[in-house]
Amino acid sequence: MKKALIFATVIIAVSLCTFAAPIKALKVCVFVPNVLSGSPTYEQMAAGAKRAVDEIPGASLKIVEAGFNQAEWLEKLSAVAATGEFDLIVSSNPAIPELCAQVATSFPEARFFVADSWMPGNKAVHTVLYNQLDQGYIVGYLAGLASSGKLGKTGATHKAGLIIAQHYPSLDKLIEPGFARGLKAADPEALLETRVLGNWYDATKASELAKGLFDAGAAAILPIAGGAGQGVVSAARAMGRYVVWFDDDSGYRLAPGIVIGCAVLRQERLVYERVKALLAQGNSSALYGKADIVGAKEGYVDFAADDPSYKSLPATARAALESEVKKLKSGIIAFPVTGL
Ligand code: RBF
Repeated sequence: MKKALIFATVIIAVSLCTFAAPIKALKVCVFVPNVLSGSPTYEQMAAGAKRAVDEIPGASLKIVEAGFNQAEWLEKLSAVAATGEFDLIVSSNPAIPELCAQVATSFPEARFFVADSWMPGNKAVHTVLYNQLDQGYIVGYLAGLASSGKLGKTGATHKAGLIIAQHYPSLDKLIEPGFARGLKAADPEALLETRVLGNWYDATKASELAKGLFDAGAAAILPIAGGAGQGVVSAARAMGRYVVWFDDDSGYRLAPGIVIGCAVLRQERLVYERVKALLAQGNSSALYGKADIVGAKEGYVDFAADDPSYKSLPATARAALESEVKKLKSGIIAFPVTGL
């Protein structure tokens, strides 16, 4: 009897050790291509991923800043995947999915979610692209109100500027054409001039480029330049001109009365939702391989109207802009995007 009891205990103990899978705490890595500070899309990505991870008992988050040297990103992403530690690697920008695809050939277990990008058909990678024709149109329209003289300060210059860190597909195919379309919708005579900075950090050079554009008559400038965008703001402040802002509403706090409008992405919410779903569904989630596109109609592109810098603009101009935003959100006007 005693022997049978010992035998049974041993069998139970052995089978517990063999079959009971240890409960592994989930780990997420946020891979920042450049640095977090000064780049709203990256700050929002980290905040969204943190909110998702905080809701899962035992789960943890690591943030890796890959720095400004883009030539090092592949190696750094590969090193993250090589640890085998992470259930999910989260990143953001249109250049990243290609790197994920390369890394996944060496580390097939690795899984990636990349916001602000588009790559269908890779079973290791889920992407979501924003409709930045919508986003560009909104601030383009506001720049057109400025260049046509409807905001007062600058008079009718019929010019607006775009200062970009570099060319890349979503900039060339969505942001710039969307901005130009909005500009022309509000000021049919307006011309758009674009200048290229060459990096995402040099605020001094951005300020010089902005000064040149303002000297040439630009009423407002949109910077797509990460932390360097602050240089555009300081030039506008010095010259009494306007800046329109992208991605979040932090522009309003940078320069009240100078940054007059922010076309925002709901990237914090998007990253939160997708990270939560991917962690719940695991490695074989049907989202991997899928490339979604979301815009104003879906609620992920919007205009931040709740700030004194915007609210102090003439009421008729605000009403015109808000009518355009409403039309985009309801689908009355639509700029379809099917990929990059
Ligand atoms: N946007 C930023 O705000 N900061 C950055 O450091 C930054 N780096 C980028 C690097 C590459 C290679 C690419 C393609 C885009 C980068 N972006 C960056 C732009 C970002 O993805 C997005 O297009 C803009 O923020 C406008 O929504």
